[in-house]
Amino acid sequence: MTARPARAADQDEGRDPQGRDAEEQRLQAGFDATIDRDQRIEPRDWMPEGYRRTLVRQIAQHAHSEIIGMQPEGAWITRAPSLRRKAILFAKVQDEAGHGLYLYSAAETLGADRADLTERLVSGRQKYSSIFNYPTPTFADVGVIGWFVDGAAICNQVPLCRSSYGPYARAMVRICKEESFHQRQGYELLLTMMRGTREQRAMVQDSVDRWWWPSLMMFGPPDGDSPNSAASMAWKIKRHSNDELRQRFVDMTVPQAEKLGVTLPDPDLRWNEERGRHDFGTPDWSELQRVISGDGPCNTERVGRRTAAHEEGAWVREAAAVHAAKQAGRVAGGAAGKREGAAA
Ligand code: FAQ
Repeated sequence: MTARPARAADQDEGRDPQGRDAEEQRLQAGFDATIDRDQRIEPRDWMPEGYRRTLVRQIAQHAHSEIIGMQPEGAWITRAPSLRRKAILFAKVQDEAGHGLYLYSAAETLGADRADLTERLVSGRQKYSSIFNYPTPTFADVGVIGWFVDGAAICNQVPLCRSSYGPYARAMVRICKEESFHQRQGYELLLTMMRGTREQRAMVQDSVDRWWWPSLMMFGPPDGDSPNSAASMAWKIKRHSNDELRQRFVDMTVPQAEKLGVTLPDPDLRWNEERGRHDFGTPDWSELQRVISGDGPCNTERVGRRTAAHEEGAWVREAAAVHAAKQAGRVAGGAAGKREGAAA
C-alpha cells in the first residue's frame, strides 16, 4: 500500500485537474487493494474521506460508550455488599475508563481532537450506546450488566479485532480480553446470588427481565434499517451485520440462562432445528429510536454527570498541560545544553 498522507493529492502544487484525478484514482486503487488483501490501513496511509469519517464516528461513539458506561455500575461501588465485590467492581469500572482512553487515542490517529469529541458528546451531537441509559436499582444489575452487556460487547467486538483500521483493531484485542473477564465476573456474581435466598433469586430474574431487550438493541437497528452497514462492511470496518451478531448473542446466552436457572423474557424464544439457531421475538425498535434520540430513562442524568465531571476536571487538565509544557521545556533545554556542551 502506498504510504501517503491523506489529501496528499490536493497538496501537489501545479497539477492540472486531470492529473489530480489520476492521482486520486491511483491512491483509491491502492487502498482498495489493501482492503481486498485483508491487510490493515494505518494512520499515515491514504484513505477515502468517507472511510475516515465513518471510523471517527464509530470509534468516538465506542469511546463515549465506555466512559458513560462507567456510571450505571459505578453507582454501586459505595454500596457493594462485600470488600471483595467492591474491589472487583472498582477494577472493572477502571478498566472501562482505560478502554475509553485507548479508543480516544485511536480516534486521534485519524485527526480527531479529543476535546472536540467530548464537546460533541456532551452537546448531544455524538451518540453513545443506548444500553447505558437504563437504571441500576439493584445489585443484581451489576451481575446482569457483566453477563448481558459485556457478553453483547464481546460478540460485537471480537470481530472488530480484525477491523481494517490498524489502531482500532489493535485496541480491540486488549479490550476484548478485559471484557471477557468482565463477563465472567458478572456471571459468577449471578451464580452466587442464585444459590442464595428466594429474594435474591427474584432479584436476578427481575434484572434479567429489565435488561434482556435493551441488550438485544445494543447491536443496532435491523439490517434493513442500518444506513451505515453496507459501507462499513465493504470497507471491512464491520465484519458482520447487526442481525448476525444479535443472533450469535442469543445463541450464546440461552444455554447460560438455562444453567443459571433464569427465564429470558421472550415467549417466542425457541430452538429452530432447521436453522440450527434460536428463533426469537422482535425488540421494540421504537424504544431504541427514543433512547438514541435522548429520551431514555437516564439520558439526562448520564450526560449531566459526564458534563459535571468534565467541568470539575478542568483544573486537572490545565495542571497536566502546564506540567507537560514544563517537562518539554526541560527536555528541550537539556538537549540544547548537551549540544552546547558537546560543541565547546
Ligand atoms: N446505541 O447504521 P447503524 C460496551 C446508531 S461498549 C446508540 O447500524 P453502525 C462496553 C448508530 O450509531 C458498547 N446508537 O450504525 C461496556 C447510527 O447513528 P449515526 C458500545 C446506536 O455504526 C460494557 C444509527 O444508530 N459498543 O458495552 C445503537 O453501522 C459494560 C444507525 O445504526 C460499540 O460502540 C445503539 N445501540 O452500527 C462498558 C461497538 N445502534 O452515527 C461498560 C462499536 C445503532 O449514523 C459496561 N460499534 N446506533 O448517527 C459498532 O459496532 C456499531 O457502531 C454499532 C452500530 C453496531 C453499534
